[in-house]
Amino acid sequence: MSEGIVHADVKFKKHQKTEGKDGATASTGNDATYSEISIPKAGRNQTSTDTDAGDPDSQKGLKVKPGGYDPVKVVLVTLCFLLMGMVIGLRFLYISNLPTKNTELQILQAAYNRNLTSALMIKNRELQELQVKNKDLQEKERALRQQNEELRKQKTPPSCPTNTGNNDGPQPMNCAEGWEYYGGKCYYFSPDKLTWAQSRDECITRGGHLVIIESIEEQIFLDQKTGTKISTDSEDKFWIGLTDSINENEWLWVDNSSLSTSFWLGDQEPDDWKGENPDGEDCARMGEPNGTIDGKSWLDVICNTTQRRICETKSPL
Ligand SMILES: [Ca+2]
Ligand SMILES: [Ca+2]
Ligand SMILES: [Ca+2]
Repeated sequence: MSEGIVHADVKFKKHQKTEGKDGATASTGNDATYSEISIPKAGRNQTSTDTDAGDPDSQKGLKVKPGGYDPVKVVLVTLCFLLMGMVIGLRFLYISNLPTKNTELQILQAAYNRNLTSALMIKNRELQELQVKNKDLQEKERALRQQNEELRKQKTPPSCPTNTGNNDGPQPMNCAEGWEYYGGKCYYFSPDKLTWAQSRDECITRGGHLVIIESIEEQIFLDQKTGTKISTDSEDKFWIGLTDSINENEWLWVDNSSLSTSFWLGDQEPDDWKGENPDGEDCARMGEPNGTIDGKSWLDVICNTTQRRICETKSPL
């Protein structure tokens, strides 16, 4: 067979069975025609079967003309080109905007650095100002302390000894009126009565302090003096500047110095007696009629009782 289109017609006869009276069957039929088109080709083997040679629309749109373009491929290639174009365009935009963004970033960084530097400079300046103020305050405090110390040294007790008119200068016994001299000190024996704390404060107001007894000589002087001033009332005595109100049995003078030499009366004192007050007795008083033989005349009593007091201050030598 030569190359070209082969067209063959095949006819099939449709049979129809009929049954006769004797049970025999017979068949009749109509003819049907089918066609096959075979296109031998160079590089292209395709066989198309036309099941209805009378339908011209069948197989339409699926066939590709020999030597033509596949529209699906054309669309895909076009889309690929468009996509590549978009990618290239976006990259170009990104690259073209990159220097601008870098410049903006550098500007922002520079502005931030300037602001930060400015803030640091302001804080440093404020710190320096505070340091200067602090230094000034420290100098003022030091000056005030020095001034206060000088005033304290120059302070003259209002009721303390003054020059009584001796043209040769102040004498050791020149105590103020109402004060009595002994051993370079002046002593005030009050006629009125106060609690121990009130007596401590009142002596300070007078320019002295509640008496601090530092030697047996001073104790004997005070023992004899109080012995001449008290009445027959056994409670008529004088406060001295000694207390154990902070820690029991730890006796301290009003200048917070510890007790070194004591002159307690008898063998029982101090007894911190709690018969009248559960807090006991934490303040010291002294005074026995006409004084004692050995000078031991101290007793501890309740601090809130009222007693006369002995104030002490230096004599203005
Ligand atoms: Ca003294
Ligand atoms: Ca006590
Ligand atoms: Ca006592």
